[in-house]
Amino acid sequence: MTTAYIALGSNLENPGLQLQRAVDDIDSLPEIEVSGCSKLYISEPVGPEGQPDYCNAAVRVETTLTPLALLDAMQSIENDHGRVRTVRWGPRTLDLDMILFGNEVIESERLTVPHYQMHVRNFVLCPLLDIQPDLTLPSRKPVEELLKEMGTSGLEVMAEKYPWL
Ligand code: A4P
Ligand code: MG
Repeated sequence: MTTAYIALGSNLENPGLQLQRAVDDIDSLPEIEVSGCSKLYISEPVGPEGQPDYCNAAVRVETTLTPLALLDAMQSIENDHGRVRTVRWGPRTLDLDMILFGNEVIESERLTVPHYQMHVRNFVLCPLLDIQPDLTLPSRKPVEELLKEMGTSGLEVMAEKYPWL
């Protein structure tokens, strides 16, 4: 069993509800159990201008899957949510990013863990700390330090407790 962290984002078609359904979808898979869930945040978009604000959250999961099998499961949930891949960093109904997988460092064609942008995304760092305030990277750097370096601008709490809506 491995503990992993998944970040959730959506800025189309009722984003809060998309994320709530996604948490239920993740938890309903037999090999994955959701063991913690963050607050729900609203955040200013990073990437192309003119897209709606995002809803963001994170979950902690316990899983028997390998990292690539977990990625497959996450991508099939994204597809079930009508995700269409067009513009990089463009608007989306659901984005699931694997942030951490145990203490593993993975650099393969399909998967980079820890997620390569996590340290510059307060909408990822803040939700992680809701779940696990003493969380550290495989390098042992505390996630709390990353958030101090990055700050919380553009980020607001939308709901305190899952289920959010
Ligand atoms: N991939 C590699 N590593 C990972 C990982 N750790 N987790 C590969 C998930 N996928 C990983 O992803 C492209 C490929 O990345 C996958 O096929 C997988 O093999 P994608 O989701 O199809 O493409 P994308 O999401 O458009 O690109 P990218 O670079 O993953 O974008 P991000 O980083 O997901 O950014 N602003 C706010 N405020 N909130 C957001 O949530 N999200 C994005 C998307 C942009 N701006 C945002 C937000
Ligand atoms: Mg992504």
